Amino acid sequence: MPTMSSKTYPPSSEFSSGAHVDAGRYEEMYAASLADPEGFWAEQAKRIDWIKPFTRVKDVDFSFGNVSIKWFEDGTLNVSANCIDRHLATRGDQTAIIFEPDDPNEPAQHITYKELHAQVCKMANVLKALGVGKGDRVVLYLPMIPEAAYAMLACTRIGAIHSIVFAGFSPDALGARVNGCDAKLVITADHAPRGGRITKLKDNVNQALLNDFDEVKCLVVKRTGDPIAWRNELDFWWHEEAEKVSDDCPPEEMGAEDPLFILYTSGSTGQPKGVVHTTGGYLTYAAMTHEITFDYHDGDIYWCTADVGWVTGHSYIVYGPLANGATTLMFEGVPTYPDASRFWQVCEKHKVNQFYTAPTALRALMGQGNSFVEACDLSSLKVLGTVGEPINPEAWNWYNEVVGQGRCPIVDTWWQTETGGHLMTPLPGAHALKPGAAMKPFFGVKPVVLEPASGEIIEGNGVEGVLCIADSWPGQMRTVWGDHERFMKTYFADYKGYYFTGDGCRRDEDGDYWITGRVDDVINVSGHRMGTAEVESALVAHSKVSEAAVVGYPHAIKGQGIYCYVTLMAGEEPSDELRQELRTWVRQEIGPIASPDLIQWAPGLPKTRSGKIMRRILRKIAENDYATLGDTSTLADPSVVDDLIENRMNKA
Ligand code: 6R9
Repeated sequence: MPTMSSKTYPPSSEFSSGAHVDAGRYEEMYAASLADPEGFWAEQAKRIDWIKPFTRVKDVDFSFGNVSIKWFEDGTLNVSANCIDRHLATRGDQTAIIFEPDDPNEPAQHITYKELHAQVCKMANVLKALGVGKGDRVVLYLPMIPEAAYAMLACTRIGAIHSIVFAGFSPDALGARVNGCDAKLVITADHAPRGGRITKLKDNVNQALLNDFDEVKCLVVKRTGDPIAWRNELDFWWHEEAEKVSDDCPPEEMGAEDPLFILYTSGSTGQPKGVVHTTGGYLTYAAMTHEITFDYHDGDIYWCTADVGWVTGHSYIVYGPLANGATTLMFEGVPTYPDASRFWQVCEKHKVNQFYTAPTALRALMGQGNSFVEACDLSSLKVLGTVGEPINPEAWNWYNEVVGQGRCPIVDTWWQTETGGHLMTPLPGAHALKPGAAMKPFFGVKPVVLEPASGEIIEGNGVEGVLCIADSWPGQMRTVWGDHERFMKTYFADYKGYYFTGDGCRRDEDGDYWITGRVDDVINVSGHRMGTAEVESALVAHSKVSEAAVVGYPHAIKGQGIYCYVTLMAGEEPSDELRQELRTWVRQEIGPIASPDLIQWAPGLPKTRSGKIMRRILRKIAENDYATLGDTSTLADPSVVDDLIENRMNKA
């Protein structure tokens, strides 16, 4: 495949020799993790402080009808004690959290582990005072402010289960989630500043709780201080309640398999599912992957640009880094405010060593030109990461050359809300990177490539199929909140005995893995199967293209045709000539079978607020079936859909 660059980027010997894991160590540890999973994970679980040690490591059944997943089951621990208390003696005065506000003129905050301890204990005591106890659910609907981390950790301190709802979700979506987990309390802020604009969080909560939830209390963090509507008896200011309680709160002893959090995520069908993660296995896995994937070393400044409303924020802003005693940066804003250099300014300002972001952000910034990056001193950067979707080689190369200046390994981490932590990624000191490849399984992870229709295992290299995982790892989700049946049906019914990821993948001639996208995004054109991601990758490789999304649509002769939505780089004009140029380009990049049938100029693509393109909507428009688009309320900007419908290409 021409879009699968054949160039590889081995780690420098200098990097490898200082890394936690080099090539030899990876092979050795990976083999050990499969040969003796119990021994391997018992050893890794020593990263965590246990109150009562476990005697059983793993108790797992993947068989449909009986799915049951338990790790370290009889051990007890507390997550907040692991993320805070155990660091106090050695690093109480070290910064735990750097807070960088939306407005660059507002000063950053440096919160030490000692201060974090006091704040979390206070919030835990406030939760107790408001009637929240072990096992109760608390919904968090917060901006990216330190109080979001305090609230998460305060829940874990008393054994309450948090469910974070991304602050960009609508009141309806929030209400459904409060209802779904039967929450006792919502923690929110008055307003959320983001990209220079304000979201009225408390108003949204009021609207969400308006009718059905007249016993749900609300704890409100003052962020802007602008006026809000108050529900007497039910609403409480965090800063007022905090004054009434002690800054010490003993951590609750929790079972390893007690639920830690619920996080709602969308699947291909139905309402969002409440993904349940538990305590001991999740924390072990988050801590280990954070340290090894990013080659995190003591004293490093680490920044993940995700939002705590997504799993990436859970595992790689809060739990993994804090369990490792790291300094983790929380950024309230967006990459393009006040301008497209914000990410790089923040890296320079706080001397960030590991930087972890999403391809969609990189493509947007790449489209703005290099000057925004080049104006900043990025010499502190050591490791770069990406997550969330396949990264196209152009964005990868730009990240490598312009941001990383050719000296920072890029870890392309493939994982899911369901997996709790990275399942496949290159390790920066071990693997020769290939732009766009997720490369190798993490320790203990046994990927299998299956024939989609028969479910037969496809052995050998140079093969492609659906990606399943043959055995459990400690960070795996345990169930769908309140619906274990749905858990089994979604992940264990299609391919018996395996965890089905919903993704397709290719194992190349070297045995390295490439994620080809969700298997529902595979299209079949004249009997040739191809990943829509491949066509997209080819399109965005063109210098005039900023973003592209490709879907199949019914085609009388070919079965499916290729429908491309293309966003051009700033300053480029759409034209029929350019359409033809892109067609020719894709034919050159992939081959005539991938020649786009229809190309629609898209000023914007319908994306979820986490940046994922909603292909369901694009497929419907491409099918000329736009009357039943379904729920578009979770889109970052629902208005882009109207333009796409109006200018659709397939009006037949
Ligand atoms: C962590 C996260 C999961 C889905 C997953 C896959 C896609 C994530 C990727 C990737 C290619 C990567 N995905 N990382 N595809 N390369 N490095 O994103 O969780 O929001 O649950 O999404 O995202 O399709 O199945 P989540």
